[in-house]
Amino acid sequence: MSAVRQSTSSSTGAMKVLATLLVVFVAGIATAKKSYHGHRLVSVKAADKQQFDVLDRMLRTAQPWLDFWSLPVINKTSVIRVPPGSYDLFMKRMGLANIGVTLKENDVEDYLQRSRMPVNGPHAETSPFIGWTGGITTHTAYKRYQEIVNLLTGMRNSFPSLVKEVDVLNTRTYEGRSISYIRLGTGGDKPVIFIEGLIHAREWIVGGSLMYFMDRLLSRYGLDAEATFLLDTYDIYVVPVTNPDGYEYSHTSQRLWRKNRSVPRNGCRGVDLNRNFDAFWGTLGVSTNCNSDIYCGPSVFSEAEAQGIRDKVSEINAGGQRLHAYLAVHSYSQLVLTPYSYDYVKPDNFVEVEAAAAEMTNALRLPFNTDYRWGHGPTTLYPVSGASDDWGMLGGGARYTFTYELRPKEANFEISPTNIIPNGYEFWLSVVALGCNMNGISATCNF
Ligand code: 0X9
Ligand code: ZN
Repeated sequence: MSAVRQSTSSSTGAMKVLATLLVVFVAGIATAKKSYHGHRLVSVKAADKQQFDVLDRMLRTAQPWLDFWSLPVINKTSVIRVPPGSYDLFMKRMGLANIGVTLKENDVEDYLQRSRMPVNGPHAETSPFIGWTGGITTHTAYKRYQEIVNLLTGMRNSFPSLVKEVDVLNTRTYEGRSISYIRLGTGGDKPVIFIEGLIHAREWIVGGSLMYFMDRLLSRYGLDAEATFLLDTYDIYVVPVTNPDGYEYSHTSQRLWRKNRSVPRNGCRGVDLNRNFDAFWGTLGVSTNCNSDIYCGPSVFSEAEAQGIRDKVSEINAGGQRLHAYLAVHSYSQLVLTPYSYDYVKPDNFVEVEAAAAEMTNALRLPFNTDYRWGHGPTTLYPVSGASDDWGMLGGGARYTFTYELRPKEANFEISPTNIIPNGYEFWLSVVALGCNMNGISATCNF
């Protein structure tokens, strides 16, 4: 009896060890960071509608077998990451469709690592043009979500008279996070500039540039004419990380993750939040396949993050007059995109909006001669329905709306953090230019 009991308990013990090992192993798999060794980066160009359709069909169904870094457009190059297991089939399909493939990088992991290296020269943080070294934090590394949230609180503590609110949107992400925002201004309800960042997880330079922007705005108020003008004239709302689940996942697990982390259906993960807004939702430039990186979600505003932005913007603009500008900040390509994007159409006030975009682009180019362009969204990039910038105007009531694509120019989401300060400075100058060039603002800019 006792022998039996003993053997039972020892086999239970063995099972426990096995179970523990299994848990450790599975947890190891779940937390291991994905490597992109052996993945290739290629560029392709569709010469006509037929070739475009081949690429477009792949885009709509392909994730995680193909990762489009830039979407297909007739006669423009599109950059695609091709994992090793998909390469032969991909090449065969391209061959059948007669689409030429240029190999850009043999090993995406190496490419990402190289791209993280510090850059020197006129674009680097030591540039004399920037003229400001103070601030409540450093801007030399990409910060995690919690650090960013803590810094918003730090800003309120350091500048209580300039930070009106640090709070969270009225929502919770799939993984249970709250989405923090900050309201900067000198008091009273002024015209609003609303800035949404990092709706796409992998575009890390956006968070860095927005932190620099906020730090500069607060630290230089009363010292520089630009900061003083902006805070005296506007209420500036910033949501630096609109997609915290995706952003954290891009740090811990998959550097190149784009969407949020919700589970719209069994077996697939994530909705493209920049396709989930109520702006002709589910029409052009989206996929209804939830494996796709441009999946628009099961229904309009299905996602907590998009709902949170919608509700805050609607609350701000309840009287219909306060929201002057809605800025959606992305990377890469070095562009300022004007509305609308859901189709090849423009808003009634496009003349003013385009004049402001031209001024913003001049400002972005000014300090380092960085090659920024501006243009109408659908023709400059591609048509996109359900994007937040269009909703900002159509639903949110903004008079001006823009999508920024920050640095770099060439296909990459990984750029050295030495770009944060110069790119942040470019962004800063462009918001000053926007602030000085919107109709209905009486202040004049003498700087
Ligand atoms: O496709 C997107 O959502 C944006 N590009 S990104 O490479 N950052 O993903 C562009 C959106 C452009 N559309 C609008 N102007 N709405
Ligand atoms: Zn983006």
